[in-house]
Formats: sequence, C-alpha cells, structure tokens
Amino acid sequence: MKKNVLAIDFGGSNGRVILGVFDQGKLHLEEIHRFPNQPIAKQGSLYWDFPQLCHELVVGIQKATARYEIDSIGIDTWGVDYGLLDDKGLLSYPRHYRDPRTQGYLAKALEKISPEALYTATGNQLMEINTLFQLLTEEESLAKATTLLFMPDLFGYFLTGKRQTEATIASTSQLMNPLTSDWHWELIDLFDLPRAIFPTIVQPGTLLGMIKKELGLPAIPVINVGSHDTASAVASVPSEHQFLFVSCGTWSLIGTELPQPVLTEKAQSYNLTNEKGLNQTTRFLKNITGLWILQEVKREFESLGRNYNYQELETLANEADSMACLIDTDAEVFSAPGQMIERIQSYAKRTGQIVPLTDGQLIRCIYESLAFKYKYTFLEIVDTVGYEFDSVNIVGGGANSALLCQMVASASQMIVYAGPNEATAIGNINTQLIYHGALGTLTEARMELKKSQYVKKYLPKKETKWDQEFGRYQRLLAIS
Ligand code: LRH
Repeated sequence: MKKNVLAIDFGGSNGRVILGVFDQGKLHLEEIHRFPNQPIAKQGSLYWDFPQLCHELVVGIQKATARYEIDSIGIDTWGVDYGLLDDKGLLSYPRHYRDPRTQGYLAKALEKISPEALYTATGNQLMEINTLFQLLTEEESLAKATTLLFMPDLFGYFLTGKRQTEATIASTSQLMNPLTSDWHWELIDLFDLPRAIFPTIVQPGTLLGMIKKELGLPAIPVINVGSHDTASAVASVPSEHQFLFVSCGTWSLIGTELPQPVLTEKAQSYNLTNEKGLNQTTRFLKNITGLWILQEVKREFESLGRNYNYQELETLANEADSMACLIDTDAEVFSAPGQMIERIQSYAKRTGQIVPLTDGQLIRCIYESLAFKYKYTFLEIVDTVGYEFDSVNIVGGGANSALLCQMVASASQMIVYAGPNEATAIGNINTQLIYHGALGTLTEARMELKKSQYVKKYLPKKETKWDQEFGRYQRLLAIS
C-alpha cells in the first residue's frame, strides 16, 4: 500500500513540513518546507508567532499538495505550551515557555500541595515551565476562556475547526492523572482552574478532522499523532526490546518505555517524569538540557562573524584539551537565551576551573559536560527501573554528532546506536501509517524503519578519563 503523509513539526528553531512516502515497505523522506520558529518578544514577554506560523503551515501544505496526493497530516510540537480560546477563537498569542513570567510560581503552587503529592498525582517532573505553573499566572485570561488547547491541538483546530486534546501532549502539563489518562480533576479544583476549559483527551492514532474548506486547501484528514514531539521521537526508536533512549534536540529526553507509570519515592527523588507514549505506554524519562547551550553559543559565534557548521565545531572541539572545564548544563544560569559564552566563563571562574577562552575550548566543555550528564542520568534510570541496558539509542539531531555519540559511548561504557536523526518526523509518520493500516503495530513500524534509515553504531572506547573525572563532575553538580 503506497501512502504519502505529511509530518509537521514545530521545533525549537525551525518548523518543518516533511513528506513521508511509504512504498513497498520503504520510507522516503523529503523536506517540503522549512521556516523559522523563534519566539517574538513584546514588552519583556515571549510569545509564539501564531499567525505567521499558521501562514507557514498553509504554505507548506500548498507546496506539498501542488506535487503530491496527500493522504493525511500529523502535527507535533514541544510540550507544555498552550493557547486559551473563547467561543470565537484564540484570546491572545500563546506564550512561549521561556517567558520569564512563571518564575516563583512553582514555589507558590507548593504552598497548596506538597511536592510529593503533586508528583504522585501527575507523575511529572516538577519544572516551572509546566502548563500548571504557566496557568497560575493567567487569572485574567482564564476568566474569559472556554477552552485550553495545547500547541499541536491549536494548529489542528486552525486546520479543522475541531477542539480536542491529544493524550501525549496533555501528559506534559502536570495536570493529567497518569493512572487514568484523564485530567486530574481534584488538582484542577485545588488550583481553582475552570474545569470547563479542559477538552476531552483523545488517544494518538485517531482522526481529528478534515481540513476545513475556508482555508482553500484540499480536504485532507488530520490525524492525532503522538503530538508531543518526544512521543513521536520515541515512536521512531528502531528497537524491538526494552530500550534506553536519548531524544536529543534542544532538550535531551533520556529514558525508557514502560507499560505503566512509576510513581515511587525514588523516581521522584531523581525528578524523573512519566509522560504518555503511543499505545498507552509510559515514557519514563528525564528532561534535561540538550543542544540548547551549543545552539546558543553557535548563534553567538555567528553574530561575531564566525559561521561554523556543526562539523567544523566538532573539529575545533577535538583540537582543544579534554576535561579542562565542565559545567552543569542544567544549571539555572544557562536556561535563558543570550550571552551564553560569558555565562559559561563566569561559571568556570565561580567553580575554580580553567576558563574556556577559545571557540574549541567552549565547544569541548559543552560536549563533555553533556556526555557526563547523560551518564549520570542513565545511572538514575537504571537505579529506578532495577535493570541495566547494554546499549542506548540516540535519536534526533544529536545523532548526527559523531563526537557526542562517541563521548556518550565511552563515558557510559555502552554501545550507542545513533539514528534516525529525523526521529520526530518519522514517529509522526509511523503513527499515520498505522492509522491507514499501511503498517500493523508500533513494533512493526519501528522494525520496518530499520530498512530505510541509517543507524550508526559507536563502540565504547577504554578511556580512563571518563571514570577519573566523573567524581569531579558530580561534585560540580552539588555546588552549582
Ligand atoms: C522537548 C520538550 C519537552 C518539554 C520542552 C518544553 O522538545 O517537548 O518535553 O518539556 O520541550
């Protein structure tokens, strides 16, 4: 059965419309349209540029339908962000999670509920960017709102006029009950949020609706895919068995897929999160900083006229001394955009390390610190689930980085399978192909994929420095 489906992915720096052509068991990808997805800043606040993004979405679909018969569309974005609507439509531009307005709201929420109870109720890692904390800043808009839609739901509403919430994206909100996959109504009441704004939660792999006539596009079905980008990325991991994954983009999501949530004290102490995957699975993972710092430093180099591609950055890093400076990539100081180089340097000074000055030293510092953070997180996951893994699948943009993959293999002494790099688009496409009956199960989809996508294997090297310096890295985490 031949199918042409579109995966629309709104990522940290770009949005993309990707065509997946599935024919005779092989998947071929083609990027049809790419556009910037940068937050817009207005009076110190950060917003999604929603009208412009809807325009790009239409352009992308037009470009695709001009050349192909499209069987369906699936949309995914990062988690936690949403828009509030009244009966007529969106009340205002949706806020971006890096908007500083949530500062202090986690602490405020904990005046009403203990961190333990909040974790047990939702299974979510406590992060100030989560929807719950964003909503607590919205009293005025909440009074006017009739519906809350997460970003992929909102783009789906723009295309079809249908208001639904898909389970994987709802599971990033800190408002869902991981045991029932429904809203956590008691929590919603506790925080005085209006129950009526929360739409019915539907499972991925179902039909949202058809593209509405007014848009002047063909009436194509829009499918609820794993609309949280990580859910889609995990749906692409080419493994039949229990696997450890790193979905590496702006964020790194490190974890495993389980049949049910883990809400134990240990899981909470490590701040591991339970999100929904396809087929009602649990994505048990930790949300940590991924390529974000690197992307910011690259952007800063560019503003200084030094335009490196990732390959060139790796070459520079390879030439710099190893383990000169390490950072906690999740330290609060690195979370906001801008002046990243200066912030790394002052972190180095503050922690009594050699200050990275050259471009290569800065990049090496970021890569080695990430490799250590991965190792550290693998250990937390293994300790919580109670069994070990002998390999890890790195999917997403980070799978392209030979330097990072090799460092992770050597630091953790595990085989790294790197790829697919287009993980989110592929998982999105997989779900649509299962919906059409072109692929049977998720496992079948994952294994079919192995035929068409390049997965590279990295073997761990015996380099003692990773063991020797791990203690120093751990001490750094404690003080920063
Ligand atoms: C990863 C991700 C993550 C969210 C963050 C905002 O892309 O979706 O799960 O917490 O972005």
